[in-house]
Amino acid sequence: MDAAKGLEVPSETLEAEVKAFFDSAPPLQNSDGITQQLDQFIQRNSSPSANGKARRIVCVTSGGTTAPLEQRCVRYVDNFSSGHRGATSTEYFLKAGYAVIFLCRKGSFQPFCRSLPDDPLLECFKPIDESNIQVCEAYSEAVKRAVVDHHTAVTGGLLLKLHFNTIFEYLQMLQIIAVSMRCIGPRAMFYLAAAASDYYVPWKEMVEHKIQSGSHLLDVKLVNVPKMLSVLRKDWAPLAFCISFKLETDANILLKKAGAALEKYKMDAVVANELSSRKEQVVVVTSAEKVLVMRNKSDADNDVENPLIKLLSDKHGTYIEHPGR
Ligand code: PAZ
Repeated sequence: MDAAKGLEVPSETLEAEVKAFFDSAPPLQNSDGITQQLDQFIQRNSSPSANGKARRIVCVTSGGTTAPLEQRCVRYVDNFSSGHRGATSTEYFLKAGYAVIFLCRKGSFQPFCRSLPDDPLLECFKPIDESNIQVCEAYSEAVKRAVVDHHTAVTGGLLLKLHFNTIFEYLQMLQIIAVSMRCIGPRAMFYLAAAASDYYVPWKEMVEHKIQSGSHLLDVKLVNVPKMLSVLRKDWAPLAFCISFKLETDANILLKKAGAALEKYKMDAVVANELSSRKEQVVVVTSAEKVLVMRNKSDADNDVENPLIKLLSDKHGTYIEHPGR
């Protein structure tokens, strides 16, 4: 179903659109290196742990993708996403015992940095003489926690961070990750919090050089990005537990759109959020229920991602026990 027009897109058309997207995309740099990193990470997290079960692995996507307007890109279409949802969720997934593949936009929010100021390097440290710097007293606890927790997760082989900028890089990397995770079946979860571009300029139709100003009209043809959620569910990761997100600014249409996405893309759950209240509450929509999840306001350090990840991790546990849909 085309969400905007209410029209069904035949599967051959989608297949052709997906093929055209990947065929025309600029080749991903270091794709062999990324596959190797993924294989090692998945293997490392696939031997049974103390409870006799192998660890669950979640791919968290985070931040907004760009859609370039020129091949030697000076200008691009972007979106608002800060990456806060993905970064914060990653911390709670790690706490819940998951290994996390964190696929994030370069420069977006990172896990373990929530308690640090906007410019941590320049604001948390001060020079004490010509050759030494020191952590400022006010931030010493926060810096220590962030550095220790991040280091523990990465060196312990529980957190793998991969970065994208463009919609081309994002979808190519998502495909590599999904195909690499296929071998772990229902133990895999996809938590797709990234705000992926809906429109892009196909690479072959894009001008090479910077578009010259001077005309009153910027004449660029943007086309729909093929609906990759269908492909993820059907071809790349058929057994994985898949969570997508639905963002709207009009609360009146949010739940209807989330329900439609659940059905159309055969997701296990869709997290519905409204732009201005997204850090306070979300609704988890499944085929059986709609659950309102709220931040605990009595605790300033608490985030809506805390109860959200608990709920999704429980649902994933049930799915692992009974993987049929
Ligand atoms: O990245 P952020 O914390 O600023 O915002 C999170 C979000 C709103 C991008 C995410 O919760 C979400 O809804 N992602 C999917 C957006 C979409 O409908 O494409």
